[in-house]
Amino acid sequence: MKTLYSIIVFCCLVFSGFSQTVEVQSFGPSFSNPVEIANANDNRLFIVEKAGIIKILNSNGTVNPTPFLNITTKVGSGGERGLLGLAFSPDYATSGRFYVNYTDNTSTTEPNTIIARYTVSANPDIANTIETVLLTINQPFDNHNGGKLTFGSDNFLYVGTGDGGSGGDPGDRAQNTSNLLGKLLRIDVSGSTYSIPGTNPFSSSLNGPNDPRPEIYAIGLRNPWKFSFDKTNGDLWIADVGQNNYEEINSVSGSGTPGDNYGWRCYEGNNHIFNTSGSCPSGGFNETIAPVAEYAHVGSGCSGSVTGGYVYRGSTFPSFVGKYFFADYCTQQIGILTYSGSSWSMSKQTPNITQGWTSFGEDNNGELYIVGGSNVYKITDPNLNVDVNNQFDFKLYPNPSHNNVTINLSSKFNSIESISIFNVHGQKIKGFSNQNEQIINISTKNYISGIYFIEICLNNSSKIVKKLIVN
Ligand SMILES: [Ca+2]
Ligand SMILES: [Ca+2]
Repeated sequence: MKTLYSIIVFCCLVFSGFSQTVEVQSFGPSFSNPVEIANANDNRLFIVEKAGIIKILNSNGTVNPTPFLNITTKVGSGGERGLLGLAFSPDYATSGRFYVNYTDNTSTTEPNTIIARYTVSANPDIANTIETVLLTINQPFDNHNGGKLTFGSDNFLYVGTGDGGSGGDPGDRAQNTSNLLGKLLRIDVSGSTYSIPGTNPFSSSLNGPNDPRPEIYAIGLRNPWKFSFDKTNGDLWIADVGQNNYEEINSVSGSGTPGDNYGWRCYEGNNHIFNTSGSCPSGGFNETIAPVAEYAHVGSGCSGSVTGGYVYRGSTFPSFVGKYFFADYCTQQIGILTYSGSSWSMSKQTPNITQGWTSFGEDNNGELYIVGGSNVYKITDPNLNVDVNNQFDFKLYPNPSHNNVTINLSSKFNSIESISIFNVHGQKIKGFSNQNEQIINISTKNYISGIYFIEICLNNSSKIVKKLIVN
């Protein structure tokens, strides 16, 4: 059992009940139009450059001189076209398989989106160049190509497609179930090509020209840039770029219900009618997934374009845990959604460095990165700095716990101010103060199974946080 451990030097009061601030710190050298970050469940970050190159950014900030993959001869890049997505198979350690999403070079105005599989070579830092194309989707316009692909906790590959492009979804494609555009697709790639999961909404479709496409999982998306799964509970988060007035963020439990309709082009954001002249749900907006957050555009021109991120599940910044991070390409702000028990509240801020933010990324420890301009940045909490010179510890056992857990404090802990337990949403569920006992037993009998954080604050304004698993 890996015990997550951090020593943090700052007043304990920063942990809850405050407006979260973030700072970004440049990490590694510059890249050429980076648009995605992925990890292969090890400590490397894979940086996707739009022209068709994937580079390895090591945990010490160096970049391998030889790219992991170079498919610039296949990729058509420019504007919203390019190599846009990268996902490593859940069994990558044994299969060596990974997947890319790019627009090809057949046309600059009507390219194809290609979903393809590659494999790693005998050298773990270099991929084979043999490509297996799984899906080809014709694009009627150069923009709104989606691009994100990632695996869900069901081990199926999810692919976000844009509505095809132009503006206002002129072909009414996002609501058209015989078209793969404007959709979240879900395919099983465990075989040699791909197959349709039996629980896809149109899995039994004969797949004729007017039949629903069995690859479809959810409909009604405009340009999902981007989507992710919460690595703790598997919840699906989709940020969908708006047309005229609103940017929206959607969150559904698990991966939602097969056949979910996210509303576009009928609706933009939270029940703002955009165009209901085509095929729209008979029950109106109530039959669609309402976003958990929306925000209005500001000014004219590039006035809003959401870049979806992740729910933070790392351990370095306890106050981030359970919060969803997103950004905006136009306003250059970073946003946070915080769960309040029944809904998500939104805050946005202009960080210490501003860029047109194009992507977030997660490393294998759940720490978050953001990409803007030519750089990759770590997302950090400026209020919390790890002090490695001030080593102290407490024991927590059994961990995982069932009915109770013991906190065993060493003699160094004679200046304890408070002990608090937080759930994964960052909500404090138990607290003690003026603790004088060395050994403290806590009943966890009534705790829902899952991850908790034990925080011990010292009178000298230091604190320690450890992760507790309750089964
Ligand atoms: Ca397009
Ligand atoms: Ca929507």
